[in-house]
Amino acid sequence: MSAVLLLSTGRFGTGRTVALCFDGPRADDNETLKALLIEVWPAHVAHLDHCKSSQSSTGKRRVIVRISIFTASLGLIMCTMSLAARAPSRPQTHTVTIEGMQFVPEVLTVAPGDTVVWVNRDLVPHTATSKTGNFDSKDIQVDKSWKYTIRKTGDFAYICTFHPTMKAMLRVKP
Ligand SMILES: [Cu+2]
Repeated sequence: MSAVLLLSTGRFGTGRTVALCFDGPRADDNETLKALLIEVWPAHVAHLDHCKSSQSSTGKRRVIVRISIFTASLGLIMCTMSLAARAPSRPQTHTVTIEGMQFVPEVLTVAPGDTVVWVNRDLVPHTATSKTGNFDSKDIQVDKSWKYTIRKTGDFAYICTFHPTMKAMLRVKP
């Protein structure tokens, strides 16, 4: 995940906005964000105080404080948007076609939680059977299919038990 914090520096009109990007582990998104805000907040408050004291009179002071608060709020909104945009993608479905005594594609890379559908477009029944016992379709008749949702990561070599020369690989990567 990546969080973006925006801090205003300098006075309104002459100031600039600094974007700080942080990377952290996915599970701790909210905790990381909270920690960052706590860390950054005193500096921001100090900055506001500085603005207040450096502006002697005029109504500008109030404007600056408002702008700063607005900028901080904007930063928070952007953090939230950034977190939402980086959310893990939804599970997908992939197809392996069995034809001409082959699995097509021979090597398929998927993510944990994705579903793989084996479709038998050949003239005889086949199976998709993991060599390490992780999955076994049993007979897939002509023009039938079998699907499996895989949650474990790793490389899973599989064959057709009727035709052991038919070899393929399912790669499951986060
Ligand atoms: Cu076969």
